Amino acid sequence: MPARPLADVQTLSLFGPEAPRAFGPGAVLLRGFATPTSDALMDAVEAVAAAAPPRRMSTPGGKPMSAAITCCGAVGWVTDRKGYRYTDRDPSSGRPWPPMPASFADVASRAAAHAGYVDFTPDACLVNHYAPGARMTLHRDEDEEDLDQPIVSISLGLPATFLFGGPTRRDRAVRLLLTHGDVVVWGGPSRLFYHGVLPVPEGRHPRLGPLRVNLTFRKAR
Ligand code: MD6
Ligand code: FE
Repeated sequence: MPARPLADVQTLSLFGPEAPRAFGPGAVLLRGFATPTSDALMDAVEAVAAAAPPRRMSTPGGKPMSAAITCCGAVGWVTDRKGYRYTDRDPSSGRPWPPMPASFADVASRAAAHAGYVDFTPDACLVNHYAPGARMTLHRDEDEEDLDQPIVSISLGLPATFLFGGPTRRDRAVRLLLTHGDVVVWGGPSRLFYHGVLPVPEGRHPRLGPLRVNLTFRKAR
């Protein structure tokens, strides 16, 4: 019998879609929720990246982030020496950010509803590109105006360990191994909790190669 690639074993369930799993107050893991539409999502990632190439933005302190970021939607998130904020244009090109692909908005809204957050209509999507070794240090997502709205996060490509802590940086973090197609939704009591991503291990995804892509959807304005 031919060996089955490990990624399939992790996302294949004999019992149909996995039940949502809470890993914090208001924080829900939807294992494999985006797998059925991941080909369309990867097509759209490529189109967004062609229109607005991912770039390593500078933190306000002047250090380049290790992940390369681009955005789509009415507004996009940027960081530079002036700080963190949402803009309606890509500062690299001066053009509006690419529109949010319908495939993105659709799965994000369905995932939010599945996790208990109805009527989520994101206006921004960050598209983070992680080469092996890239990471995201502990941070809070606090630049959005409406903190009653959750965040939806979709992982594609290489697996990575996601850290989910608490209201202060020192709180103990749980670890989740996120693989291609996994979706995390959080809001409510944990909307401002610290979280991050450990350095992405070396590897090769059948379509994306040595890359992890994370989509995070927000209602920014
Ligand atoms: C990442 N994600 O998974 C980084 N933020 O690559 C985030 O920083 C994040 O996944 C808010 C909500 C979900 C996330
Ligand atoms: Fe975040």
